[in-house]
Amino acid sequence: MRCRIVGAPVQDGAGRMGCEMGPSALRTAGLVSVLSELGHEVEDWGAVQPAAARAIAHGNLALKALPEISAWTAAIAETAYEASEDAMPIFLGGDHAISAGTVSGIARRAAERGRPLFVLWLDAHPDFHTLDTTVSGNLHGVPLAYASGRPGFNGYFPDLPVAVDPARICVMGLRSVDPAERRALSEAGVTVHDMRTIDEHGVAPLLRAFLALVEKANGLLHVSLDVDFLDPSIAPAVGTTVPGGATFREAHLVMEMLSDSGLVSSLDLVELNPFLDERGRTATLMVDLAASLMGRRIMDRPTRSHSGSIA
Ligand code: Z70
Ligand code: MN
Ligand code: MN
Ligand code: MN
Repeated sequence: MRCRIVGAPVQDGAGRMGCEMGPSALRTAGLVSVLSELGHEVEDWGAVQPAAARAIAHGNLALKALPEISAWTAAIAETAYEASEDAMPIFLGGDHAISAGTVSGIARRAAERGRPLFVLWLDAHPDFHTLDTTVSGNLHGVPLAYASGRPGFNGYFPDLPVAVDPARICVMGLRSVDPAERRALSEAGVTVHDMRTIDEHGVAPLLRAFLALVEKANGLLHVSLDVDFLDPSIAPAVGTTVPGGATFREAHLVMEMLSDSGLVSSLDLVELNPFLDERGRTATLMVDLAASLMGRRIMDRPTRSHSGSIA
């Protein structure tokens, strides 16, 4: 497969500095060589350049860096659209605000192809605030709401070419949800698998059911992996650590099942804050997870895992 690496060094969406160094840390951890060694053709497009930010006033005075994030979103959406023309883009964040741009650009591409776009959001948080409901004002808390066409972004964020149908969104790994988000997720009909659901059922049947939907609809699948999906004991390099996250094996199993499905057409690796890492271990884990998603296996497996057969 041809992979296209796109750096999106955004940090204004998070509450603290450091995510700007995310793309460098992922490259330093060997992302390009790991993917090449798996047999992929890897192109590195370097970093997206944001347009100049223009002043934007909004009634929610808590909002931080709205002009900057709006400008980043426009630039990232355009690059995501271009990068998905004839390759699988892998976007290196940057905080999760980058996904306002990556998902909208990919949604435009999918619509042009006549393919329904599905989104798998792997995160401790749903990032489902609007500009009006966010309390922290950190715009990494809004990208999924924006990409799914929730109201209130018009005139502040770039016009959304195509919204992702909430019925095609699955959020996994939740354990920190604000009240406004909880209401909005149920109203919109997003599929939500919080940590309690994962504890009860295990990740495999939950993911298998979602992948079956994607396959049945002949859909494209965008995966957005926030570092804080993982438990902070294995992934400390994130500004918003929440205890009780996915284990090493749960995370790899998700990636391995995604790989087997053959359905993933784009990927975000976000929220890595290298300033908070311990000797690169989180960056290395994120690269290893990308490797599992792109075909690395412990042993060869002859059958597809979501077909239901025991191989
Ligand atoms: C909280 C807020 C958030 C990511 C933290 C947290 C949002 N709901 N998103 N980390 N990726 O501030 O709105
Ligand atoms: Mn997030
Ligand atoms: Mn998060
Ligand atoms: Mn976070």
